[in-house]
Amino acid sequence: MVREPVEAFIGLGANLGEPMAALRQALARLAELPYTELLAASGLYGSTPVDSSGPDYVNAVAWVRTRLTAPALLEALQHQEASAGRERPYRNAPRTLDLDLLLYGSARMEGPTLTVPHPRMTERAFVLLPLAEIAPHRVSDAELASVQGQGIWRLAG
Ligand code: PH2
Ligand code: MG
Ligand code: MG
Repeated sequence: MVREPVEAFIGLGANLGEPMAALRQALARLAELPYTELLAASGLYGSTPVDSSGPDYVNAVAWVRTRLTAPALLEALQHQEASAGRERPYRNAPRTLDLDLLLYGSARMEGPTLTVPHPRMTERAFVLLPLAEIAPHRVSDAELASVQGQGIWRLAG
């Protein structure tokens, strides 16, 4: 389904397989989504697992302009996760690719499969730092200060 264009932000994460390659490929595939333009992508960040386990994560954030509805965009992201071999044995399990819809314009929605803004995004340095890199107007100094001390480091542009 399509509608007028909306700017959306997508959080990318992985800590199994080859996370850096998975995130780079995921960004390339986001750029190929129908009715969607990739406006910017942050660099790649390493981060320690938060409420999760396994190896360190690689995280990034992408900024898109899309005419897909939020549910259609979510479905496309889930399809992309599945084709990257994502398994869901339990909540917050280590994964080969996680694509989270963080923000969809100024929309606020809450449902069984989709809540935007992402309910935990402001608690997580691995979301806020890459988001602030590409869209500093979407992150406040207070939010950044509140995640200081979480393990995150810049890996690559
Ligand atoms: N994703 C989670 C839970 N914990 N920790 C890090 N460092 N990076 C993530 O992407 C991440 C996490 C749930 O999706
Ligand atoms: Mg997630
Ligand atoms: Mg997810």
